[in-house]
Amino acid sequence: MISFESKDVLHTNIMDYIIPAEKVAHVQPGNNLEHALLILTKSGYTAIPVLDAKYRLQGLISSPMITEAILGLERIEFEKLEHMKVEEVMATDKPWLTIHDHFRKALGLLINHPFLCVTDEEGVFQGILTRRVILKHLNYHVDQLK
Ligand code: 2BA
Repeated sequence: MISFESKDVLHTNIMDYIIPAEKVAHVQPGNNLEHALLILTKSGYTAIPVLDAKYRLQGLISSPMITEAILGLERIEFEKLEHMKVEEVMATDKPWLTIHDHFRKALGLLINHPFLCVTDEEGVFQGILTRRVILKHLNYHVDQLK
């Protein structure tokens, strides 16, 4: 049976694992959907954070959210891309982490979310924690059990 000899891993602060803000693609609430789609397409990611001008976390936007927003009854209304804003479409109900959270909390949340945004106490964006990074570290520690 697998057991963690040390619980230290689960209590590690998440800041050891985050992708820092400057490396994360993002858009602003006032950007139009055309710009958001461009950033999503060029970055290759399906979902990215939405940050205001002061780098405070406002929500997340994804390609499916944009497609859904411009879907008409009989066709995709591409002309809407230019006029609709990110803030009209973004999701604001996703969980996020703060800089004091630990690996254990992140692990549970990453079951249902491919990444989590991390903010400081004032809501200023610090980076993201991805499922890939957490699985990589978990895999390393499982290997140590052998
Ligand atoms: P997705 O875009 O759906 O990507 C799912 C997985 O596909 C990623 O898992 C990664 O392993 C791979 N992948 C996708 N696009 C990639 C790219 N341009 N370069 C390298 N690998 C790529 P994770 O790395 O665990 O990321 C989970 C989610 O976190 C991504 O979901 C994306 O929504 C977000 N994400 C990751 N890095 C980001 C960044 N630098 N900027 C913005 N969002 C990021």
